[in-house]
Amino acid sequence: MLEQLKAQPADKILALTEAFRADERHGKIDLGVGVYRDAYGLTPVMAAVKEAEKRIWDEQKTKAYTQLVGDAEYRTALTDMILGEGAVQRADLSSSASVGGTGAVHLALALARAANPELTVYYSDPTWPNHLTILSSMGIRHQSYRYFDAESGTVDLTGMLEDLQQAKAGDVVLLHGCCHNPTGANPTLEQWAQVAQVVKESGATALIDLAYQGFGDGLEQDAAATRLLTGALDEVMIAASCSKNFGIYRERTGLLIAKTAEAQQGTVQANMAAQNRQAFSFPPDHGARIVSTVLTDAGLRQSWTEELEAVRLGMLELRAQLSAALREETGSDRFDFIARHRGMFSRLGLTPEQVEKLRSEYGIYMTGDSRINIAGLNRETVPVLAKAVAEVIRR
Ligand code: PLP
Ligand code: TYF
Repeated sequence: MLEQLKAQPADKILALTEAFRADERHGKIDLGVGVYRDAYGLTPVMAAVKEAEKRIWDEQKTKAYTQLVGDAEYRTALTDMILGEGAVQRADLSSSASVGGTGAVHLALALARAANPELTVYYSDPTWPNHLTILSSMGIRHQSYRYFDAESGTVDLTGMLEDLQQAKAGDVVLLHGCCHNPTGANPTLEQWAQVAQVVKESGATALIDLAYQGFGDGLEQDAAATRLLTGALDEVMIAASCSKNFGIYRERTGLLIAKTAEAQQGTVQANMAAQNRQAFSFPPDHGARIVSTVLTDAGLRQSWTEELEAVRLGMLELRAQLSAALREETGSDRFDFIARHRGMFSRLGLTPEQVEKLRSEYGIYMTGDSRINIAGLNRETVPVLAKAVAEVIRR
């Protein structure tokens, strides 16, 4: 029977990692998959995470099931981190732990589809390719909205607002809460207020993908758009990931939060539990417990916040260095936007042919859309990349 299965396309981002590994050239540079790397190219376990794991090992007395929607302490602590202290006492919030941020996006869309099988999901052009994979596999109609002005490297707000006006009640507008993947371009808070206004008038539900809180302008600042939208709209879902900001990628730790009318909260919460039950029963707990242990202990939280801040500032420094190096190598301000972008990624605006040349001739790997992982760089490789980019665009 299984011979009936069809071949599946590889994930292009993950395939790039394989190609990089197989490349035997010395001095090759991997700017592909969005995993943080330090100046030595390592993805270390954060100190607070290590310590939390030790404590869990020492103190955990049982590994019996938690709840169908995951551990309450985890959901409380992370909801407070995202929506602000005391948020969790609100009676209009439901939440579920999830299998990473991906699982939270999937759960949000499963709830939306169950509520309205006819929905259309509006997504940014471009967006994280997995959004489209998930939407297609779930058979959900989806349509892009304009987002990125490649010429200036900024958000095309006019196009975005215009396209979002097509959404209507029962539809979902998928937004990146901060650190847009793949472009690195984000609306200002004033622009977010305009987005909120248009979504509110449309009656659609916002689904905010928050995968990089703490990687852009800071933990609080990166939650500002999410808080603004949650305050302005009657119905919002937030799909959060702890993969990047806690560096616990493989533990698969995420959270879905829904804000609805208070009268709906119980039903929404029960639907989250029901969705989990029919898919896998209980969400994973180990990563969630690491997160709640860190967030509820003042010392660990302080250590984690400081380490995350160092990661963020390191990426900002690389942005400044790269944009300066490109200015020097190209003699133009074409790449100045890199310093203004936030998060792990920027899209350089190169053609697929130029991206291919960088790979084949220089051993520099980035996704076909010319997205680079800023954290894949270091002080030594910034000038190498700048020189190579200048050379391929000059030809
Ligand atoms: N959403 C976006 C935009 C992402 O870039 C990622 C990246 O990894 C995720 C969601 C989900 O991450 P994970 O499932 O690893 O927590
Ligand atoms: O965009 C990225 O590189 C990260 C990591 O199927 C990732 O979000 C990439 C592909 C994928 C899952 C995660």
